[in-house]
This record gives sequence, C-alpha cells and structure tokens, in this order.
Amino acid sequence: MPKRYKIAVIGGGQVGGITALMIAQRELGDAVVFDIPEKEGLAKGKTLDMMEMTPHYGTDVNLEGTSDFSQLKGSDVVIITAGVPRKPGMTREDLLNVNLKIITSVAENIKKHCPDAFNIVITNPLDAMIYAFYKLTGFPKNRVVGMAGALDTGRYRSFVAMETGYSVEDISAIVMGGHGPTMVPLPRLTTVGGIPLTEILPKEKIDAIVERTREAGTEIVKLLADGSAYFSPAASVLGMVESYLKDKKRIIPCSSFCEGEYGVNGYFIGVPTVIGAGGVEKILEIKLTPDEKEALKNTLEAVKKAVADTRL
Ligand code: A3D
Repeated sequence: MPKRYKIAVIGGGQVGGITALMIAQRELGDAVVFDIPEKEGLAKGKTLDMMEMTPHYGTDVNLEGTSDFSQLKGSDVVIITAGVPRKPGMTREDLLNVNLKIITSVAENIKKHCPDAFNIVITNPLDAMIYAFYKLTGFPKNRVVGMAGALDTGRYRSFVAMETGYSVEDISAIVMGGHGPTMVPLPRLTTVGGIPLTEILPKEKIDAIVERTREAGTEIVKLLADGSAYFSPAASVLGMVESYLKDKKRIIPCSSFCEGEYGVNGYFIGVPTVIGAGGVEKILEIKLTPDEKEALKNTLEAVKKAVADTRL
C-alpha cells in the first residue's frame, strides 16, 4: 500500500522551522515539530502557518507542532535540531554542556517513542552530539548519522561557483572530517563539469576557498550577530532525508560511525556515505594522499577531544 512518511523535527527554532518548511515544499512527508513546553506555541504557530502555505505550493502534507514526545510515535525519520546555537565569539565547543543536557533528554525520548526511525543529528558541537546520541540511544550505527559534511560541501561548492562564475550544479566536491576549522575540503577531487578544479583556478584562489569554507559558519555567525546559519543547514539535511526515504543511494559526506574506515575506530567523522533505505548503507573509502591523510588525522584529534568532553 502506498505510504505517507512521518518526519519528526526536534527543535522548532530556526533550523527546525526551515527544515519543516522545506519538507512541506517538497512534499516529502507529514512533519511533526517538537519543542519544549515553553515553546509549544512557537511550534504550533509555525506549523499552522506552513499548513496555510501549502495551497500555494499544491503540496498535501500535514504539519503539527507539539511538546508531547508521544506525538512522534511512528516517525520514519527523526531530525534533531534541538539546542542552543552559537553567538559571535563562541566556538561550537562552547555549546557542549548545555546541548549535551538537551541531547540526553531527546535521546531518552526518541528511544522510547521512535525506536525504529532513521536519526539525523544537527545540534552542535556536531562531532560530540552525534556520538552522545548514538551512545545514549544504543541505536545501530546505520540508523544514526550527523549532518555536517553536506553543509560544508555545499558551502565549498558555492564558493567555487562564486569564484569561477560557473553553475553550482556542475561543481562536484567533497569535504571530509569534523565539523569545525579542521575540516578537510579536497580540491584534488573537486570537478567543474568533469574538469579538475586544479586546472581551472590557480592554487592561491583554491587555498582561499578552502580557508573560507573552514570558517564559513563563523562568517555567518558574525553577520547575523544573534545565532547561526539556518537556510543552508536545513537544505543540507533535506537531501539526506530524501535519499533515505526514496532509497536514492546518494553519496553524501555525512558524519558516520567508522569502525576501521580511514583508520578511524569508534568515532563519527565526515566521510563519503551512501544513504538509502538501509540508512547509512556504506562508507566509501578513497585513497588519500599523504597530506590529505595528515589533515584527516589532525581533524580526528579535534573530534576525539570533543567526544572526550562528553565523558560518555
Ligand atoms: P534555535 O533557533 O535557537 O532553535 C533551537 C530550538 O531548540 C529552540 O526552539 C529551543 O526551544 C529548542 N530546544 C531547546 N531545548 C530543547 C529540548 N530539550 N527539546 C526540544 N527542543 C529544544 O537554534 P537553531 O535552529 O539556529 O540551531 C539549532 C542547533 O543546530 C544549534 O545547536 C546549532 O548550533 C546547530 N546547527 C548545526 C549545524 C551543523 O551544520 C551541524 C548548522 C546549523 C545549526
């Protein structure tokens, strides 16, 4: 029988709200937006407003806001955006203590009410929060994944498009590693319409793009002055959700649990990940140059430190 999917969005703030909006625009499924009791009105108000938007898109989806976890029962996908975002001058790690408490409560409740869902964590510091969610729920590794690489790669592709003037559609790239300044964009594997980027732009320009990508989140935090990016993070998670629900088997850089891949054991880190009906179906291992390997080792140290701070 044809099925209508149910997608739970935890946290109805900026990222959660825009994610629900995009789910409705793409008619991916019905969405339930969960927030704390003090923000239930916000979740209900935003989703009602979006319901009243659907005639303009011609999309038939049901959207609801709630502060009752039991309303999430039967969700196929859970997207976790609950948590405090950065303010200017803060690193993602500064959010650890407050967001760890939030993730702990979310994990307990998701385990109880949505034991079979595919879970995507967005809350920062991502490298630590995805690990915490995995440990606290005990869910299998194929059903827990972090959204970071999709966003970092999208940012990098935008900067390449801005610099070259060519269509963003034709820019294919990958950014690996942790979600922070140690991330590893890979210019060697970047192509523009099939042509290596290294043949299109001089080294200094590519280096500048790599640097800007590493600090892209901070660039937006400084400009907004009161929170972090939300449009591009929401768009980035949508591709992951769609690939899972439609079994598309897209290769998306995701924070996936590695057990030996790239020499990483027992940590989530950004790697090329195949997402299909089985969730995280496979991590693709590519041969890295010695410099790239070194950069990955460096980013793994940052991930390990963030994870150690969770004491889990
Ligand atoms: P914001 O607009 O403040 O929304 C967060 C929402 O979470 C608020 O509505 C809160 O009420 C809600 N919340 C707080 N505690 C709970 C709880 N226990 N259960 C459910 N909901 C709760 O922030 P935002 O949407 O801009 O950002 C959300 C998170 O995503 C932050 O931690 C950001 O740092 C993070 N983020 C990560 C990325 C990545 O690429 C990994 C990108 C953008 C944002």
